[in-house]
Amino acid sequence: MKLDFKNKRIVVIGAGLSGQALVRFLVERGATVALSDLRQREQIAGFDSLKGLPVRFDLGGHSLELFESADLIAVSPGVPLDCEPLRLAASCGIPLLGEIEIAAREITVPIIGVTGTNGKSTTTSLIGEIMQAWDKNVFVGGNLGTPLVEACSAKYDGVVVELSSFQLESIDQFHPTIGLLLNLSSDHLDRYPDLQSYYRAKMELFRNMTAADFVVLNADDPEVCRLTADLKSTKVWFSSRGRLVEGMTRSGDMLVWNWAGTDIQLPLSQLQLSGEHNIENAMAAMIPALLQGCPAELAWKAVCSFNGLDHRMQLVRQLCGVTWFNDSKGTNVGSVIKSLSGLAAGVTLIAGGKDKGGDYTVLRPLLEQKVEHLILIGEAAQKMASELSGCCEIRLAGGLKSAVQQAYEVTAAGGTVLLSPACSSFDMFANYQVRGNEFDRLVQQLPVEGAAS
Ligand code: UMA
Ligand code: ADP
Repeated sequence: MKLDFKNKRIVVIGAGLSGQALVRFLVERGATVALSDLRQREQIAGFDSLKGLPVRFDLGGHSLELFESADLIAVSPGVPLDCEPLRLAASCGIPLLGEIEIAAREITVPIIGVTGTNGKSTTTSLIGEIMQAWDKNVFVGGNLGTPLVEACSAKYDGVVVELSSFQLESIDQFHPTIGLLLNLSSDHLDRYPDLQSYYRAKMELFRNMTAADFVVLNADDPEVCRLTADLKSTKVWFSSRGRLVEGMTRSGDMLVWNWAGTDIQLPLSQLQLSGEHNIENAMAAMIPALLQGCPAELAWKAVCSFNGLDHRMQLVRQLCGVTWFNDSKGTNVGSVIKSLSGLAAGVTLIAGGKDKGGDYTVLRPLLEQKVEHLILIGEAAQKMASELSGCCEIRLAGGLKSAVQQAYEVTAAGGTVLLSPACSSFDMFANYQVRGNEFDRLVQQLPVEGAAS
């Protein structure tokens, strides 16, 4: 049901991308808006874009009295729901909605929602590429980068939205007609007390989905199978291990789509994206379009034309026989495993950053197999060094610049340097893009003379 914001006193908490978009959205709808953030104005990127709007700014900390007297709290995904101002508002009975919920109340076109621990951005983008190739005017955003409320300011045929667990925590009536759960593994244990709480937040995707809807699920992921057993929506499975009679399955060099009497084969040799995980992403991304009647050849052509997002196993440079990859978006252990798996032995891995409370020891077997030098940065460096000790040569670097320099000195021709941190970037950088861009810049500056040989 559409919400009426006119003359309502609304406190937006968090002044990042979501908070700024929420402010614009709510002001346009006649709300009396306050924007509250722990940070000061100068520390907030894009703050100037709010200039001239009738907004009360509450910066450098959250004023509790604002939260006690509001009609509604609008929450940004990065703000934990158990922080003091939100606990206080809850105790006063003040309703709270997340950015996704607020946006979804105004979206009348079908929504495709994508979640999972890894591969969300790639899959969301692939679905967007397919829909555009099929001449559909779709909004593509969410956790990917453009807040969903932005979808309310134009007319679209459909919406494709990447959803993080943070965003799903604060939904109420949000209802995708196709929901994708790509995989589940450990992440964000700095926000959740345990893994099951994180998984529960992910499962919120399905909260309002009905028997008339479709859920797209990874048949190779035991946690996905376990947690979706009771869902009422029609399940469409994908498997890269070729174990399905119905759904999307890999069979040797082909993808096979068997659904409602159709039997379509798609050659994997045409895919530009590399790595097993991207085959999974491609499979998952094809399904929504195929269910909606998109011609398979057209959809597959769009998937095969896509050569990946920045900061995901992105080739930066070949220098003196050493290949440098930027995988700054490798922000948890599961994604580092996928990225390393696709590489030959002789890797120098640069990892570390803000610890998310996960278990790094699961990296041990792959490090022993593939990694010669591990260079650690950031707050997590000591913890990682002790959990990974003995797997390979380990060095601590003061920062990314020194890590790149050390990698340059120790990696012999034929080897690979991979930045895949297994951690978020927020201890040293504004976000993973800034970290990745800085890595690219440092690598581009390395001289040809002086490399290890
Ligand atoms: N803040 C407070 N009080 C708090 C905590 C935070 O005021 O108690 C403030 C911070 O000081 C900061 C602001 O909140 O100024 C940041 O809000 P935010 O973290 O929600 O960030 P946004 O810029 O709104 O970006 C968010 C997503 N960020 C997070 O979930 C951390 C972006 O995902 C997303 O692209 C964007 O909304 C648009 O939808 C990024 C991300 O890192 C890529 N996501 C995580 C991930 O992918 O692992 C979940
Ligand atoms: P997300 O948006 O979920 O963080 P991305 O598509 O941005 O996912 O990919 C981030 C990193 O996660 C990639 O660099 C890769 O290492 C890893 N990854 C991508 N797809 C998958 C997948 N399907 N399964 C596991 N890991 C993946």
